[in-house]
Amino acid sequence: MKRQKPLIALTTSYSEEEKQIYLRIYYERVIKEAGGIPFILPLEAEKEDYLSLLSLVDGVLFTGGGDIYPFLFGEEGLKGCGNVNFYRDELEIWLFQQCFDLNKAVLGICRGLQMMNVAMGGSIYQDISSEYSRKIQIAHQQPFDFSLAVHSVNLQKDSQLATLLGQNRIRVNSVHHQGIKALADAFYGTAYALDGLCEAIEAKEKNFILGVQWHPERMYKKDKNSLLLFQAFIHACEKIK
Ligand SMILES: [Mn+2]
Repeated sequence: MKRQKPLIALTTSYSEEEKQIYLRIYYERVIKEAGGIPFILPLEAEKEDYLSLLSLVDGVLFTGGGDIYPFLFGEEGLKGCGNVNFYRDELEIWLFQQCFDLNKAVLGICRGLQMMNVAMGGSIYQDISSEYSRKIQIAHQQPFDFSLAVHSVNLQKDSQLATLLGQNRIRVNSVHHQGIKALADAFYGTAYALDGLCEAIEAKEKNFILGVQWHPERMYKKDKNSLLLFQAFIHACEKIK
């Protein structure tokens, strides 16, 4: 039987205490809503089997989660760094590099965007509040419902994001304490918060490899920009496969 909808791989988090893989349900719901089939990737499989899985799926969504192990971007662990999962970090960095080489459609969300930047040689703030201080103090960890926006981002003219949304400034939610420090050469920075923090990236000369620092999967029911982003991702997966 011919598959009609794009198959979208989702990466998972892991709890060492619980010995459980987990994924917030919003990722599945929004992929389904946007016209794709959500498909949860295993956390432990052979590398060659991941390559088989990559050849089966039409796109990969790198989901949110914990902090990134500091030595992976050449830094000492600093005060303010949170818990990490080294295995997941290494796996996702490798997986993203495969996607990049294959020019696979990719969407990175929150930690996903940070990991993509690290995978391509960039670095991140381990803790924005202690390492990044600006005159305007934006609430990057919002104190209210994640379905509501908390700060604005300015979109770079002619970026894929600005083009697909047809806007130059949008409002987003914010649930992150890490953020992009040195942007890897492979990417353009395409959205910036009013304190200057980079909140979206796009790979240069690729079809659709895009990351956002916010969580559109928590906003899509009320916010049409969020749904448009996922629909554009699914559309790119359809076109590229
Ligand atoms: Mn933010």
